[in-house]
Amino acid sequence: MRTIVLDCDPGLDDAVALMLAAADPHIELAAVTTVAGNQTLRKVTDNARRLAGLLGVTAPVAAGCGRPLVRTPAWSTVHGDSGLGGVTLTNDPVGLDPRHGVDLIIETVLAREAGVVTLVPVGPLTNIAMAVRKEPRIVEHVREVVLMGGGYHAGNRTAVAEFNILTDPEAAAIVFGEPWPVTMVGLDLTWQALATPAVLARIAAVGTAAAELVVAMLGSYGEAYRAHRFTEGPPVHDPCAVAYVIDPTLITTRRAPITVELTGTATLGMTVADFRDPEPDCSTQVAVDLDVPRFWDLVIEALRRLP
Ligand code: PIR
Ligand code: CA
Repeated sequence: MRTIVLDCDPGLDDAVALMLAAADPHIELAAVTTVAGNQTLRKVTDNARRLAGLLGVTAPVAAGCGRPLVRTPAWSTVHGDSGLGGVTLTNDPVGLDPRHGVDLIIETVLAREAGVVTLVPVGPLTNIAMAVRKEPRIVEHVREVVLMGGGYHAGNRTAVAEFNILTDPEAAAIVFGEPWPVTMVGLDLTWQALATPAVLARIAAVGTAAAELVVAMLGSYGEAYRAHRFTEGPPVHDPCAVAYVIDPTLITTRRAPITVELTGTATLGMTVADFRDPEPDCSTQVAVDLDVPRFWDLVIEALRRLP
């Protein structure tokens, strides 16, 4: 059993990550925190609370940071006005935890034995950076950080920068700069997790409310993507990070130090992975290859278990 804090900005693929975390029997979801990213903090927090209501999530949900440390935010267009593509949730939200998201992260980590809690950030890294600055003891205390963001050969916001990292590059530099184990599940990996028509048909056949929601969300998102380069179907990024925590054999990784570019003009927000001779004590690694069939089996199994 793995205990996680999911730090997210739902976000339609964030919603799928939350479903996987809520339903997989290997995961204890200890807390959900939100961060401005795909949409405003108000919208992504509202989405997280309604998703938690729909999925029967009992973990506390708290709102974190409403803007990046330094930069001006720009919301993601593919997630639409609501943040969930064409979908607007109208079910009852769970209550909002009164703590700030950064405090909920710190308290959840320190409430458990050292080496128990894994942080799974799938949005901009603002909350994690703030938590580490406010309470540096969490670095020693967490088991590991498994994040969705970046890429070693790929960008989506620019030629070389990924959305979550580019939204708050200074926060990312803080997170990659600490000596805790970090696995970067970046675009090189998540562009293998495509919601093809065959995958969507399998999800539609599940029949639960959660599965119906996934089909509705990915439908609108897929159209936006097909117009560009993903003709087979849109990539579903965030559940890949949760899947790695559940079953690390789904993803092969490569050890490399990672530096976040903070001063480049054409390369701001690039995650530069240095594959030359990593030191044996290198604490960072990048995700390389996904076992695609087993990944979708895992997601679909989770959708079956949900309401
Ligand atoms: C996905 C995202 C942002 C922009 C696009 N075009 C697609 C969000 C996802 O929620 C994921 O966490 C990450 N940012 C992928 O870049
Ligand atoms: Ca996200």
